[in-house]
Amino acid sequence: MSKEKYLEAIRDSIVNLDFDKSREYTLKALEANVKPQEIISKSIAEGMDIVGKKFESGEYFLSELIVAGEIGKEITSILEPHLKGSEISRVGKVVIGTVRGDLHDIGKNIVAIMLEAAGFEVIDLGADVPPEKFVEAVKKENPDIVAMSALLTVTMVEMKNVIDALKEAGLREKVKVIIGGAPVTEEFARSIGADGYGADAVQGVRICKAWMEEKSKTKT
Ligand code: B12
Repeated sequence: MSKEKYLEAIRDSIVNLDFDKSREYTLKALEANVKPQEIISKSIAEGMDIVGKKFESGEYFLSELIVAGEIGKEITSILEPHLKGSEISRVGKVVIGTVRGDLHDIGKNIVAIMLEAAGFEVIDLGADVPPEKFVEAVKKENPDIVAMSALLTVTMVEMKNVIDALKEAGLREKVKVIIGGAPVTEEFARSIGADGYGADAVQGVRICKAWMEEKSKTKT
């Protein structure tokens, strides 16, 4: 099989939600010396993009998105040891977490995987993350972007608390802040002073990529 055929086969097995085939083709592609970076940027990114579009158009439902997320996670974990030490140039760094009091992490995990697939280094703080932990991570990791998820109306306010804590620590200007989750809206994002809002992972990744392109332009 040619390199292109492997990349297509992995992409299609993601789109068809075939966990076993996606694993099998990923392992075979690595054996055939296909670069893991290409599997990320072509197969996973394109596959997830197609799955995202199918979800947006109503062809796929939540359950399909979750399976695609699991497949993405599995392929990423197979590729991870092959990526370490290679001259992979990350497009940017994101600290992500579900806010305090909120245990919903499926959407956040999908966003994290899609960001990784798009070439970002992702520091995942998990769920139920208090503002102090976000601040600590920004100090330690010096990310470009802070991404927050909330699925409960009662925990949305925690997103503002994180932004306030970043301001208090003098870190707000160092990072872009993007938020998302089912109850979150563009208007809410604006009202708490976030820089962006993604209705889904596909939109979120698009925004983060645009920010990094902007940043690289101002640098040069
Ligand atoms: C699964 C689920 C659970 C699971 C969570 C398991 C887990 N590990 O995540 C469990 C069983 C633990 C749970 C618990 C509860 N849940 Co619940 N849960 C759900 C359910 C059915 C699905 C959520 C989900 O995973 N969706 C799938 C993912 C893929 O979608 P998503 O999270 O929205 O993420 C997408 C986008 O929003 C976006 N996104 C998400 N985060 C981010 C972040 C960024 C930066 C960006 C750009 C985008 C982005 O991208 C994602 C992918 O495209 C929803 C119903 C629903 N329709 O949402 C209720 C729901 C969220 N739960 C609800 C409730 C009430 C609860 C409980 C309070 C129930 C209870 N009485 O105990 C507890 C609260 C526990 C807690 N403290 O968090 C309510 C919330 C109501 C509200 N408005 O506040 C909902 C809406 C159900 C309902 N209709 O009543 N829940």
